[in-house]
Amino acid sequence: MQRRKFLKKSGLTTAGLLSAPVLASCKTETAKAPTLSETKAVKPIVICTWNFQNASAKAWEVLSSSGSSLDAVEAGVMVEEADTSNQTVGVGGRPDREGRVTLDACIMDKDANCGAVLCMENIAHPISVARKVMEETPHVMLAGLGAELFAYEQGFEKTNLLTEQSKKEWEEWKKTSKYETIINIENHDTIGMLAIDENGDIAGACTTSGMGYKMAGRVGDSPIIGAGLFVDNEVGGAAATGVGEEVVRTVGSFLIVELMRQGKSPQEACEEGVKRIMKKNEGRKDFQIGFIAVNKKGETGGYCVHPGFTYREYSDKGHENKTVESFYQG
Ligand code: SD4
Repeated sequence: MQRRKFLKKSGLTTAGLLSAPVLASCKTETAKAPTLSETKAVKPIVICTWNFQNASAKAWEVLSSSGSSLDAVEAGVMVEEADTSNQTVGVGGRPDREGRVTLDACIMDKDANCGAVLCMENIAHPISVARKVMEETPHVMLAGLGAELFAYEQGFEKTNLLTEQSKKEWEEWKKTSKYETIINIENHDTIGMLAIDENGDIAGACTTSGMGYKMAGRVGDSPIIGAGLFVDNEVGGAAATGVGEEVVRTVGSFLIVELMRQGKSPQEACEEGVKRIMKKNEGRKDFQIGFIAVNKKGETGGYCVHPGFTYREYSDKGHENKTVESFYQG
């Protein structure tokens, strides 16, 4: 089947690409502002939500051997999907209230091609199924049993996703069946990853088992293009973690990319994204959201609702776990 081709997004003006410090450095009115091609972009580079060292190292391995950003983000997040100690992604993820582990993932490439799987059971690597949806079908999203059957058709194996640990915790949870989010600890290890390869092309991936003990059939922001993840190769990319319902309501990642298109730095755009959410939730303190973003120049940023969110960055300058500022201070 033919890969979908999407309409190219509108062009980015030169002014829109310049960050405030660059503009401020123009000493006289007649000074020629540097264009993107004159400022050295940081590439390749990869960032991901939280301190996922192994996942970002894997993505860096792909990027530093001239791999594409798409291959890098897929390989990177697969590390977390396979890690049973991460109870919010892939195998070992916390189940829904009925004890079923259902996974959500999406992927987006430099040409705005994208693919997603929603609420899919029994498959260890939803990100790779999402990529197959993108590359092998005329669709963007497949959900539930349809996604799972498609995965088998594509050669994926049936895998039990519920580990003994997650099962034990779920059985304990059932005694009270209290559904609440615990900031930064529980329910928040979703991996969203953004990469720029040596050609300067951007891709992103996002994968999760969603909120632990969610209602059966619940889908959050992570597999929704524009909410949990968005990439525009002319501008940059953004990804989210946290309570997906709030991210969906503001189409958070798309918003952040659009703010960067208008000239905001990744940091400023992430801050504005969180502030939009908080404006609709005045006084609420019971949820966490963290955004990360990268622009075409390889500048990065992150912001969150509560302290504690970090993102990992990997480039030829080294790697670092970056603590981000938050809307609330403590
Ligand atoms: C969701 N955003 O399903 C995801 C949850 C998450 O770390 O980020 N967990 O709403």
